[in-house]
Amino acid sequence: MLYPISTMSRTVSDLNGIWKFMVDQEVTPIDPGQPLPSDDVMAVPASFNDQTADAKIRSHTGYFWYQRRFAVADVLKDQRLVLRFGSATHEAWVYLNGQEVGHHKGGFTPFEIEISDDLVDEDNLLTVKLSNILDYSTIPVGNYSESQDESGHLTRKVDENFDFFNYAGLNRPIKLYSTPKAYIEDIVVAPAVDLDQQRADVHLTVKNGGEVFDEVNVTILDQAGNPVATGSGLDEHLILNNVHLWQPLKAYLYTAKVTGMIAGKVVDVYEEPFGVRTVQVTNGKFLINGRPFYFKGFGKHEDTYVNGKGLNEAYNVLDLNLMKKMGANSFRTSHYPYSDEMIRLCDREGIVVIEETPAVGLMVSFTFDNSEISKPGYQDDTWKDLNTAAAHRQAIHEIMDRDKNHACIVMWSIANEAANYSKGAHEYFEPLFKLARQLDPQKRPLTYIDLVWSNPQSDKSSDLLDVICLNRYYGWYLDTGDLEVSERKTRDELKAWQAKYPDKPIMYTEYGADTIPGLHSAYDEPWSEEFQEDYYRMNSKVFDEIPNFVGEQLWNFADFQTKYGIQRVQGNKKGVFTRSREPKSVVRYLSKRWNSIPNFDYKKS
Ligand code: GCB
Repeated sequence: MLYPISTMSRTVSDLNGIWKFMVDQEVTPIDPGQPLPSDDVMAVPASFNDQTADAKIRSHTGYFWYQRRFAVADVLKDQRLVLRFGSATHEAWVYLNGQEVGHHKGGFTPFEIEISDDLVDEDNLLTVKLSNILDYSTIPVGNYSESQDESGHLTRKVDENFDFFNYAGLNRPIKLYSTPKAYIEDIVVAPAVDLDQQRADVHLTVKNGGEVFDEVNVTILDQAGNPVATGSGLDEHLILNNVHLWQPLKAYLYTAKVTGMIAGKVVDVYEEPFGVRTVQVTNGKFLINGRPFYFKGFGKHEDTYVNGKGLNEAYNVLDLNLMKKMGANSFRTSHYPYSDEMIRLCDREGIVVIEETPAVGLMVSFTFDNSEISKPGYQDDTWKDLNTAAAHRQAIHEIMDRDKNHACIVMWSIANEAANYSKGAHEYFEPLFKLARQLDPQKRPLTYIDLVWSNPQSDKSSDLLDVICLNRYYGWYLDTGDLEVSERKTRDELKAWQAKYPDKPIMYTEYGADTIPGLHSAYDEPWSEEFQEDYYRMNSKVFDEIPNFVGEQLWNFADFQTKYGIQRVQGNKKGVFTRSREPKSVVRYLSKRWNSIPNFDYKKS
């Protein structure tokens, strides 16, 4: 799916701004063709939850409505007009002038609706019904329940099976864009690079939608806008000599300019930026452009004050700047694909990204008693009770469709902390890995992220992974405060993984300790700033001893909002920055460490 841009043949209008808003009490039916019976408003893009002063609206679970009016300029009336939702969390029904024109389920990927034939001349009424319900058939996974009071009023509840607030609404931009009736529907860019010859064979595939072009021309422009290769046809190989590689923190972006022609006239033009780089996993190393790369960075969230999970581009820019200043080079889009805008920004800034599907919470019987788990044949209820496979497949299709061309994405994470230790995991994951491998035109490595109970003995499906990615909390959730025991356990486990899979690289995708900024302790107690630093120092020491250990992405970049819980103080406090991005004192230690670790060739052996 192409990102909406304006070119000489295309326009983009922004439908962001203030929309009418209403929670649906499910008492009287709502007519989507009429003005919503409500005086509430919400800003778009943003989650609705933290824009209200009403606690009931903030925690509303079920259905809610957004509405606005728009007009389309006469000059566009003969064009193909498409409504594009950057996301609608988690399920949306879209009505134009009272008619349902589209439906989409899955709150973290875009969808489009062609509306050319549904518009009226002057004043169009756009109404969107949304649901923030999550259950055992959705990703993320929610524990869903309903109850009724004496008057018959229905209350819906989602107990999140994951550790972030269920922010919902029109979280990402809504755009109306135009194309000609013969249009470029999609472009796939798959560069094959000969690093020795500094040469790339860029395989470009163009999909023509609507009326058929009789000629398609492709030009590759370098970063200064000069043409460096040209060709014609829907399936082309273009050669780049003296190729400029896209490198971590030194991005170089080419542009594929595609022109569709009919009878010698230019009809549609689209420009797709892309980077040229290689990614490969071999001999326990993660290679980018043929050299062993070391990941330094974070697990993150899309989470800011007021916007919730809504796009906040200023925070995106700030976050990347803070990362770079710390010497970090990467992050994971935990626990869902981030906005198009963030991924495009990472391409441009040279930030390396592990992109994750929204598959979080695929574990229905979590327990802190793990004595049974390592026994062969252990089975809990997860793979019997969950019905997420269809949503999971759809999510894989949609992330590949949206993000296949991005150089910044070097690996896909198929899930975060599923019950991989339970019988049935392999049967569940094998077809999903197969699907992802088939769909990715750049054949990036694949992983999922392992919970502590998924260890070298218990994990039923780690053979599917190209990189072993571990979330570990020794010293925090386990052996709280005891960094000596934790150091031993960290070392033992990493050694065991390395022994089991000598050819697979291993990295940490989470490790962290909740820390209250300004809380100090002469005894390095948990929750203090001193403990957070000691905890990271201990982990760093062990990481440096393990040859196949290729990266440290800590948890979390910044404090973030979660559901209520006795372990959460207005959210999760494992950030090394506060939610407003003030550094905790550990940032000094991490900056020193990361600025002294090179992006490449860190592990010599
Ligand atoms: C995890 C989860 C992450 C949580 C984190 C924590 O393992 O992947 O979503 O926020 O632990 O802080 O408990």
